[in-house]
Amino acid sequence: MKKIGILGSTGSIGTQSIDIIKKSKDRFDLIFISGHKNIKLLKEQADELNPQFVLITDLDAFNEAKKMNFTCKILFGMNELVELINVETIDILLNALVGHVGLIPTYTAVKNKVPLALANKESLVTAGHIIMKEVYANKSIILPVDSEHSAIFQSLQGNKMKNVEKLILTASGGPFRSLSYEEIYNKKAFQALKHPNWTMGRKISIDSATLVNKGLEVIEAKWLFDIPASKIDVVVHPQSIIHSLVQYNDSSIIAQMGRPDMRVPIHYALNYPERINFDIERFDFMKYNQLTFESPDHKVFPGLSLGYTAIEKGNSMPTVYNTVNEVMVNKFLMDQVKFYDISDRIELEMNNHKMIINPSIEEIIALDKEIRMRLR
Ligand code: MN3
Repeated sequence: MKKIGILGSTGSIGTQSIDIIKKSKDRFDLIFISGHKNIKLLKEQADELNPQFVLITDLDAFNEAKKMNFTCKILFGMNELVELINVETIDILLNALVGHVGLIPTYTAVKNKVPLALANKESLVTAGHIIMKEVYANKSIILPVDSEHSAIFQSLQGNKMKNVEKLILTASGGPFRSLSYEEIYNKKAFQALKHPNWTMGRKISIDSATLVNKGLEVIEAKWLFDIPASKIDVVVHPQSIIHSLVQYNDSSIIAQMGRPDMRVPIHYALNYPERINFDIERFDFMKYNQLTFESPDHKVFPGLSLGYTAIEKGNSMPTVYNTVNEVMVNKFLMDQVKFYDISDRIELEMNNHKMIINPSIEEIIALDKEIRMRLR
């Protein structure tokens, strides 16, 4: 039995992971789950799967939960959460938190040598230089949950990094793929939330529409696979069947493919290095007799090139890219700003940023806070 902790169990990746845990109760011992505000769902998950701890990060929700007769212990806040991330308590941590808040749990896991199934790309985007240093120093392991990175990780099995010519990340192109700048200009959040292929959370759905998600993923791939961003290409593949590819120096390309279902990369990460039977629908070639590919349109979707610029500058620039995006996406979700205000503001803030060289975790957290206060 693998002892597992799930952070962000009420979110999109979290609920899909809970679904996997339910189907494999003989393989996983659920030690803890965490959520921010959705205590109703946390209670349901706790009643069904009997974890030892439920951790809540919102104070009002925590006080409310105390009245709800949970059968397990309920804990509050990041400090108590960090206490749970050690090899005595769990064998694997799934970090499915959304955004910058995932940084400290990721850092704690790699520092404490807890195998980490990572869905929180933002922690690598902002602090990849620190996190990977800990990974190499402690021989910790990060198993990517992001579908593209899982595909690359799988396509690298049995091969050597030194023989890799480039990584090719696929992008669905999002809900506005075939539209012009003018057509997208007045689009609202509810329209951006209709993703053609994937079931995803609200934040990542908007990131997918702006292509900032792909920019974040280029940075994530750079750190995970220790490869310069100049060797990472992005190709738009609207069907989302090929999840990403590795091109080797002999010209061979190895890809990983399947139906677009996040439970597959989650299942792979949680069971790695085994491949365990998974009872879900299989891919049918006849349903997809055309797989197509396009170049990303950098003029209509500036979010991707801004990501390349951020990682090229490195240091604190990816934090600016990420935090400004998080703040602007929230505003867009509340209909307070327009679609292109997201990338316009990222560009403006990146241009005005006075870079911090080789920032520490504390400096990254302070910068994130400063930007949030200012853009509020
Ligand atoms: Mn992805």
